[in-house]
Amino acid sequence: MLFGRNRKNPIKMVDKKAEKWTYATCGYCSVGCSIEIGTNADGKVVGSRGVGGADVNRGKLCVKGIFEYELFNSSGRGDKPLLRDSIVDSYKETDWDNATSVMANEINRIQETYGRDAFAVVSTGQLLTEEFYTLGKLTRGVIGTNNYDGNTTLCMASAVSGYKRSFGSDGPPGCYEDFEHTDCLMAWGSNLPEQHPIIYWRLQEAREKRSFPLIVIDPRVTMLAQKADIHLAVTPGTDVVLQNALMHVILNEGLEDKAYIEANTVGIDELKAEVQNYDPTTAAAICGIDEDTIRNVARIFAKAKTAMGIWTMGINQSTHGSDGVVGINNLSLITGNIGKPGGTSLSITGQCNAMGTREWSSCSGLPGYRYLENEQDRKDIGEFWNVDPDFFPTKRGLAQTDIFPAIETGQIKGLWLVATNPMTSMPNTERTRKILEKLDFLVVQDSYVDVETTQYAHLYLPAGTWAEKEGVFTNTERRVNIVRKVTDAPGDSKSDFDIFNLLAKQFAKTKEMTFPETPAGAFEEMKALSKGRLVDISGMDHDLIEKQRGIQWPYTQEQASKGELPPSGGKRLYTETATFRYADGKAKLIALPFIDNNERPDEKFPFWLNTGRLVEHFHTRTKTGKLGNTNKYSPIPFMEINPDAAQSLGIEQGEYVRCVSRRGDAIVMAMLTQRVARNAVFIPFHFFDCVNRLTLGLLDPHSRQPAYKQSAITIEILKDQQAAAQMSMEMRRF
Ligand SMILES: Nc1nc2c(c(=O)[nH]1)N[C@H]1C(S)=C(S)[C@@H](COP(=O)(O)OP(=O)(O)OC[C@H]3O[C@@H](n4cnc5c(=O)[nH]c(N)nc54)[C@H](O)[C@@H]3O)O[C@H]1N2
Ligand SMILES: Nc1nc2c(c(=O)[nH]1)N[C@H]1C(S)=C(S)[C@@H](COP(=O)(O)OP(=O)(O)OC[C@H]3O[C@@H](n4cnc5c(=O)[nH]c(N)nc54)[C@H](O)[C@@H]3O)O[C@H]1N2
Ligand code: SF4
Ligand SMILES: [Mo]
Repeated sequence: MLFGRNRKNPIKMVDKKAEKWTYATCGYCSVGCSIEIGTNADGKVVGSRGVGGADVNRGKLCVKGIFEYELFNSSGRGDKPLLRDSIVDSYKETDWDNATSVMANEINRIQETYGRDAFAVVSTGQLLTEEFYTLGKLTRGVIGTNNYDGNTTLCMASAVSGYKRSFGSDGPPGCYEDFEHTDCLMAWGSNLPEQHPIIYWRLQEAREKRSFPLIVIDPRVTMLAQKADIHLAVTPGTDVVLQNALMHVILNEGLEDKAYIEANTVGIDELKAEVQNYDPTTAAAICGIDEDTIRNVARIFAKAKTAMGIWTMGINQSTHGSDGVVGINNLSLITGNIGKPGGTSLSITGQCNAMGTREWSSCSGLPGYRYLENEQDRKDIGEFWNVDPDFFPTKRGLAQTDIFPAIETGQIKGLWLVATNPMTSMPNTERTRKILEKLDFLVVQDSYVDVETTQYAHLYLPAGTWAEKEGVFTNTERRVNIVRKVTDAPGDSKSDFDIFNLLAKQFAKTKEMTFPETPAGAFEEMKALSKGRLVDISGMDHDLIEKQRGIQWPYTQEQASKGELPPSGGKRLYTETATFRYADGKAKLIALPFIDNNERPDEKFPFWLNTGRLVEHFHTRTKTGKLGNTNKYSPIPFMEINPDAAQSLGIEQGEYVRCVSRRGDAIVMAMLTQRVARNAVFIPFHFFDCVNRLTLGLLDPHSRQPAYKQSAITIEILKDQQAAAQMSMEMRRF
């Protein structure tokens, strides 16, 4: 029977006649898969494939990588700079000379009238590192505004802040290979099979070779939770309470690694005192995990020979985001699980180059993890760039989530958005819309002209994307990997690198400085600035990176000149005793009192609103929404709702409903599933004018990252399903 069916519909692999394969690194998520893009004899891009010899993905790609080549022919690309006087006028095409000269004049005008910081720059985690470095040089060294940040505040800010508080520096200390060595893995608010499919595959392969417990902490029964040995469906926003309770058990039962704590940390007494407030019985009532399970999990984690913690947005996007990261670090430190194979605290990053921006963009400081607050760092960079160190501010300016309110209050008058789409990605869309409308001058630099923000812009700059450009990305495990140029950007659009260089030429101040003309030239500057730093890349160059299919930092010039080849680069950080980045070399154990400050469900808004991602879509769908092979799996906005809750509200599978919060409303299709609790719903954030119309986005006090995952809503039935379907279609944008 089966044989017969197979004969009737055999799977045919179409020969796309690729003649040349060009090496790149995937441009979606932070896993950093090595990918090759095929072009045919006419130079047309026809396919992508995984690279077998690459340590990260070993030939595999997820659905996004497999169809990534289709991007080069996607609709809605910008091909000409567009300009208009006011946002009620129509755009007119212009040339690059005029576009960049108008832009420089507007920046000068705003800064002269309202002060240097009245012009703000918000970038991304999706440019190439050489582009980040160049944008940083231009913004810090020439434009001189301190209100310069990236969408990484929506994403990795809590991880950065938590690493800095615990270890004295940013920089994830582990790597994917740790899965091969660990005896216990705790995954906090991270759904690897959908968001980091190839990391998940590496984890699964390690578990198949050598079984070890996987403990998943997530309010929702995610795909990863379904694969876990223990799933802790924590009450939203209370991870810190659970962490304190786990530490309570570990410290009270004497399961900690006393020798490691003594040699490597400070603060154990204060931590011990604080966790006494979180005995498992008290904690269970807050975090929703029963006390015996808390004890059981604490013992499994502490008694494992090596144990690791990983986390993603379920932790970072919270009013306790930075504390949640510190809590995971605390758990690793008290059990002696940092810097050893299988023992680590590893932030799974988000965007393809979330790490590159942290290292080199100067967003929250100066290049190479240097601080504005540090006089020597300001002096070093001042000398290298030929900029007076006094020109640099002495402390970090506003984060993205504070830049937007500062526009609202009139403090900031001009904004340059580079590769980010806040109309869909920021919390509280209505507020974001009013903020963008208030600007005197908005520049949007994006690969797509049909992106929401162009409706509010005065100037639109069309940029190349991904493998239309050349340069490097850094992935979750500090691996620097290269993207080679496959094809030209469409029409008159230019690489972001060239756009920054063109703009730089418009400022008089740039005459005393040099801006390398090629990404490889910028990479040489970064190498020089990295020597002797934590993020030492001085042994690398573009060709060696491609040859090795990515190199983890640190990889020094000394290693390179001795002929020592990566991966003896840097698999792990803090492998030696007391080598943390505080002056005394010790990591800090930090007590974490918990204050419940989320918007919570109540009588009027009885559901927790949880938001996140789907495997087939990337962010605001400017790319994956255009590709049939990714869009087809979820072309319209929907909501996961528990069947019991749906029944009590009279909602049927596939019906459209209206979700309402204190901020606004959104229409979504109801999908009934036991993945979510009876008092909770989950809505992906990929759709325009949808879930972020509802979110509150309270900010973490340390990182300023928004709590996207905890808001309260109510659900209304819609009588006119046809009208609702129409409205839902409109939210699709394309
Ligand atoms: N397919 C795909 N992959 C992506 C992306 C994409 O858009 N699409 N984006 C990339 C980027 S930039 C990022 S940042 C990552 C994000 O990767 P993830 O963080 O894995 O993805 P999310 O779905 O945002 O959130 C993860 C989980 O957090 C859980 N969560 C919600 N509230 C809580 C809580 O209070 N506590 C805990 N412990 N968990 C909670 C949610 O239920 C959800 O399952 O993915 C990257 N990879
Ligand atoms: N409710 C809710 N909201 C969220 C989240 C959530 O979990 N829930 N997650 C948050 C997180 S973690 C993140 S990272 C953000 C992401 O939020 P955004 O950064 O706003 O989302 P993207 O769609 O990735 O936007 C990138 C933009 O850059 C453009 N682009 C792509 N490549 C290039 C390039 O090479 N050059 C230029 N110039 N442009 C390019 C794209 O077309 C797109 O418009 O969303 C955040 N918002
Ligand atoms: S796992 Fe991430 S890096 Fe790898 S192919 Fe998929 S989207 Fe690209
Ligand atoms: Mo992100």
